[in-house]
Amino acid sequence: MAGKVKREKWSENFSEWYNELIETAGIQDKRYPVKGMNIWLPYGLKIMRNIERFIHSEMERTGHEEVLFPALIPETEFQKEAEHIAGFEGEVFWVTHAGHDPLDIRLILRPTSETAMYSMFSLWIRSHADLPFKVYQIVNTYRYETKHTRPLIRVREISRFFEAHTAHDSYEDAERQIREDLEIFDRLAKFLAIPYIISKRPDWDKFPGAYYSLGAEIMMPDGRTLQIGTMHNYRQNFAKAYDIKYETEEGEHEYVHQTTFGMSERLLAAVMAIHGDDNGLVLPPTIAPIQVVVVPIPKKDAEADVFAYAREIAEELRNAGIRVHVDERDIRPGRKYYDWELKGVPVRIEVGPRDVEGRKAVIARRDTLTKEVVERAEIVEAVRKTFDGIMDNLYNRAKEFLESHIKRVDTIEEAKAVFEDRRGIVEIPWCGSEECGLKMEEELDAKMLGTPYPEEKARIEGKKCPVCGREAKFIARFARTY
Ligand code: 5CA
Ligand code: ZN
Repeated sequence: MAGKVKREKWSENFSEWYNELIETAGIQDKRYPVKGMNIWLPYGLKIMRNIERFIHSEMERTGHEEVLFPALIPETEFQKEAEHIAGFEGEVFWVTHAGHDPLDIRLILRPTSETAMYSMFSLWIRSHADLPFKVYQIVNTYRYETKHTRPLIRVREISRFFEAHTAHDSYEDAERQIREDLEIFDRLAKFLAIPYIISKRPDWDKFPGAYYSLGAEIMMPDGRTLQIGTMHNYRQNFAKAYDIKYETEEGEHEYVHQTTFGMSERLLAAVMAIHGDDNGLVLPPTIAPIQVVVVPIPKKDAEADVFAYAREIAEELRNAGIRVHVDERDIRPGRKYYDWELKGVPVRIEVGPRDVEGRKAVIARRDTLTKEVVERAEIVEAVRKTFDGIMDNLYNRAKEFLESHIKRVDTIEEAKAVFEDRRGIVEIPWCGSEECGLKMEEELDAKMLGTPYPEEKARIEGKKCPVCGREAKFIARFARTY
C-alpha cells in the first residue's frame, strides 16, 4: 500500500520527476553547453553497460558480428537512396570545412549507418555463401531533432545507438530475420521487466527507405507511449541504390534483401520511467550496478562486531556472484537508506547488534519497500529469491499498467474521451486508407502507431471505419507519443 501512494505522485508530475531524477540519481548531467547532448555519469553508464552486455550476448547467440564504422559519411554516399535522403536531410549535421578550407565533398555526421555501411556491403558480399550476412554496432549517431529534446529520450547525440544490419538471399529469409529480431527484443524486454506492444507502422510513417517498419512501444507513466525499438524490412530498396548483389548457385546476379533493427539509450529511460517511484529509481536486479547494499547499524561503542558481520555477509554474497556494496560511511542509517533508494538498489540488508547475536539479517526490498528477517545461514538463497520476486513484481505491475491503458473503441467520440481522461492507447476500426488514418490523427490530436503485429491480431470483421463508414479491415492504434 505504501508503495502505491508513492507511485501516484510519480505519475502526476512525471516529466519533472524524470528530469530531476536523471541528475540526482547520477545518470546524466544535462548542463553540457550543446542542446540535446548530455554527459553520462559513472552510475548511469554502468547501468547502460549492463543493458548492452545483454545485447552483445544476444548478438553472439544469434550469429551477428560486431563492426565499427566511421562517424562521417560523404555527401555522395548519403544521397544514393531517394526516400532515405528525403527523410533525413532536414535532420543531419554537416561537416563542411577542414581547418581553413571548405571540403570538396562535404561530410555528414551519421544519423544512422545505412549510407555508411552499404557501399562496403557491396564490396564484401559476393556469393550466396556469404548470406545471410549479419553485423551490428553500438555507436554515437547525430540527429538534429526539432521536437523538444529530453535526456535519453530525444537527444541530438544518441550516444548508445544500437543498429543491426543484415542481408539475405530472399524475402522469406529477411522475414525470418525480422522474427529473430522480435525474439531478441522479447528476451531483452523480459531482462528489463518491461512489457511492450509491437505495431506495424502505417505507410506514411515507416522508416525512410523501408518496405515496412515495426515499432515496439511502452506505456509511460503519463499515458503517452515511447518507441524503444524498431525493426525494418528494406526488401531490395537499398541493395538497388548501393548495388549490393550476390551470385546465386546458378551463377545469376541478384540483389540482396536487407533488414535493420535499432535501439538506443531510450531503453534506460524506459526502465527509469516504468519501474521508478516517488523515492527515485527502481532497478531490476539484472542491470543494477549494485544489487545489494549492506548497511551496518552499529550501537555506540560496539561497532567492530557489526561492521565485521556486515563485511562477512557481503563477502559471501560476492562469492556467490552478486554485486554488493557495504556502506561504511559515518552518517545516519536513514540518510544511507535515502541515497540507495534514490539510486534504485534492489535489495538493502540491514544488520545491527541484535542480528549479530541472533545470526540474522533484515532484507529490505526496493520495489515494495517491505522488510523481512532472514537467517544468516540462508542469506544467499534469500537474496536470490528476493531478486526473482522483484523481477516478477516489476513486470506484473507494469503489465497491468500497460493493459489498463489500452482501450478498444468504435467511434471518434469514445476515442476522444480516452485521451481527455487518462490517455493511453486507443484501438479503433480502420478501413486502411491513408486519408482516414490522417483524419483520425488530426481529430484525436494523436499519432497512429500502426496496426497490431503479427498481422492476424490486426484483422477485424463486422466493424465500420468511423471516418468513412466503409467496412473496417484493421484495428489501428493511436496514442500521444514521446
Ligand atoms: N536505421 C534504422 C534501424 S537501426 C533506424 O535508425 N531506426 S530508427 O530511426 O527508428 O531508430 C532506432 C531507434 O533509435 C528508435 O526505435 C529509438 O529507440 C532510438 N532513437 C531514435 N531517435 C532517437 C533520439 N533522438 N534519441 C534517442 N533515441 C532515439
Ligand atoms: Zn475509412
